[in-house]
Amino acid sequence: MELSSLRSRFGQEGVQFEQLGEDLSVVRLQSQLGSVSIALNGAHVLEYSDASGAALLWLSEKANLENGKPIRGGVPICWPWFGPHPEDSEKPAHGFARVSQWELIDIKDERSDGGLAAELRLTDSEFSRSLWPYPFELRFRVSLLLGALGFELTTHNTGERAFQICEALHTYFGVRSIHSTSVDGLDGVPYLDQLESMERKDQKGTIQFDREVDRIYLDPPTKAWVDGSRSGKRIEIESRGSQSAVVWNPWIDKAKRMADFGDEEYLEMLCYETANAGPHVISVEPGEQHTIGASIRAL
Ligand code: TA6
Repeated sequence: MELSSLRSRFGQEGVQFEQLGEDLSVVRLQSQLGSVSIALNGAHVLEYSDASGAALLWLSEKANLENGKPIRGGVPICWPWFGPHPEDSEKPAHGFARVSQWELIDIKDERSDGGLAAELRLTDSEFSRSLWPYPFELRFRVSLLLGALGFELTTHNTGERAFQICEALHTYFGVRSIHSTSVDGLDGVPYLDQLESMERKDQKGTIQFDREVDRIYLDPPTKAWVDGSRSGKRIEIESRGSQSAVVWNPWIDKAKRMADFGDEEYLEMLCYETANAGPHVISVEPGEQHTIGASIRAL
């Protein structure tokens, strides 16, 4: 939808539309609770600042800001598979939701407490059916909440056959330095090490970083915390509808191999992903729905 149509249909106080990069349409919500920008490409949350002005998310300076391409940073939506396609490596990594053009369908003005939310939708198309043969409707709601940003991704099975999905809200957090960053809340939780043939290990204490880390934590507690954020505040992530958490930092070599990632940028980011990945496959029956959600806040 053209910017002019978006403005005429949804424009109101605290809701702006802009174009970024080549052709990215972005909706920006602003209230006394903070601000959030969402690209219609992938329903991709690009940035979020809370009421204190703390900017929680990280976006690569080399990110592709083009329709049809994944955006490096913010909150990519991985759906309906996580990582490389299990059978066909030609298919887009992390599924097609993050490289599809979503439709903005509603702006919820809960302004009594400054709340403002955007609801976006993606339904099956010739493109999606060429990759994954099921009818579906995806709804993604992004909410400016009191002290937090909330995400909810709901999968509706609109077809006649059950289907299975994996998914992740692949959130990139900005940190001052990865060398002084840690993730707390996963002590004792088992994980699959994606760098060592999915070997199962147990987390001991906080997660610290001195090499590439790429782990799928199994049945973690609903809350985890990142210490070392750019704002200096502790970041709390609360997840729901999720049985996995993915923690990732590419470190030096992988950072160099990614064209849309600066060689030194591994120093300033960390992914903590609310997910259903690895062994956690979600089956959705015809007519049924499934929701995964998260909220992030600077304490
Ligand atoms: O979430 C961790 C991970 O699966 C890593 O293995 C790495 O591939 C990362 O996602 C980024 O994937 P992308 O396709 O966005 O480059």
